[in-house]
Amino acid sequence: MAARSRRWFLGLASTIGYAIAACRSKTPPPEPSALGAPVGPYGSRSRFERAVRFFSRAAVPEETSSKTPLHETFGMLTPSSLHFERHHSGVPDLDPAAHTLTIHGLVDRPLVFSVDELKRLPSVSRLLFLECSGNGNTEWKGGAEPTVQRTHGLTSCSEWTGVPLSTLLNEARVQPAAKWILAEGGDACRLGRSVPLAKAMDDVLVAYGQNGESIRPEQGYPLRLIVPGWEGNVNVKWLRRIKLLDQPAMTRWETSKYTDLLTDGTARQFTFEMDAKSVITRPSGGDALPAPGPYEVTGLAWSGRGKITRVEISADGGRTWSDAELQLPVLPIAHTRFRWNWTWSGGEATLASRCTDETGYVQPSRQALTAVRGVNSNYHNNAIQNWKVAANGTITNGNA
Ligand SMILES: Nc1nc2c(c(=O)[nH]1)N[C@H]1C(S)=C(S)[C@@H](COP(=O)(O)O)O[C@H]1N2
Ligand SMILES: [Mo]
Repeated sequence: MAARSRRWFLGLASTIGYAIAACRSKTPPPEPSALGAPVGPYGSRSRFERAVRFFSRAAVPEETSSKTPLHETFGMLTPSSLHFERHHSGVPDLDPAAHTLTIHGLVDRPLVFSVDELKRLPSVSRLLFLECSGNGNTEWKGGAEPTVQRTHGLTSCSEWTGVPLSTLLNEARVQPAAKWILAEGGDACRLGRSVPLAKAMDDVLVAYGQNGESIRPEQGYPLRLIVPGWEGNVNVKWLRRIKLLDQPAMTRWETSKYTDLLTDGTARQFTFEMDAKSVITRPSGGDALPAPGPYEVTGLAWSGRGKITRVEISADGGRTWSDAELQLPVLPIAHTRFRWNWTWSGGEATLASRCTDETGYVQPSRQALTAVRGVNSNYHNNAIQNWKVAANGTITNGNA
């Protein structure tokens, strides 16, 4: 591996090295011409940076989503300003001084917490991906979107800080009859999802922090439920109420929406866990390779069931595969960055990535997935994504 990397790198140097050396000899680095900008109270990025969330103009702008520019983010984390958004009735403007979380239903001691009271309780921080189960829904019938932002941009990875929900439920004294919780948001649609009590007591957080500061309004300020590894929709934002129930509430978000229609006319319901998925983010759809030669192929892999253990790359449409390097640390239920050294010979190629998680689950091809699920599931498309490289270097969606 080391030897291969070294040869590949020497190739890289011979391709672009001369150009770099030539520049250097002619152009001295510019001298700073004036004093820099003074300090400020809140940071912003360089005015030269252009990465933005993608969204299409919807008839009802409050009922829409924006997508993370995965091709323009590096490493495993998503800056809060580029975290994807999905809301069903817009972003409410909640005053944390007035906001409360109520725990009621099948408990001996109903409780109401203010945000400040919650922040006094023992907290934990975890790096976790959050993915809308609708991510990739354009690809069921093949190759509908031109860029990785548009095919896969409904996933992001943040550090979330909050109080374990188990702490609050123990405090409220859950009655033996309780088997589920209903979590409800404080937005206009009162989005509500049912979560089995076992999961609620396991690793669910009532989060107030995102990437070291308070959660952004778009992500659920001042409180949201974080349900590690489970579909985005159950991660209820603007959390205002948790009710203990003996059965699921059967809200419209778990009956008419977020169920997966199969070919026999039945639907899968409560498909909570996000299956392992990976995608090459660079180079990817919309990029143009300037010349044959060495390129780093990089992307992200993640699984709702734990750690990513392996990512393989194919440059020939899945005929042959070789292992990518995983960037450390590899964390459970977090984006994992992979990298692979590729030398493009200049001909047609099809780039694809395939991941395996610690349960042994291997990401399926689209043919294998649709053979089981059909093409009308809408949610939970975790199939392998192909990027087609043309002989002139332009890259398009290769799922067609
Ligand atoms: N209250 C409330 N919670 C919500 C939603 C919503 O519309 N209202 N959208 C859900 C969906 S479908 C997803 S995918 C995630 C998106 O979280 P994000 O906008 O922070 O990325 O939030 C979920 N929680
Ligand atoms: Mo979602």
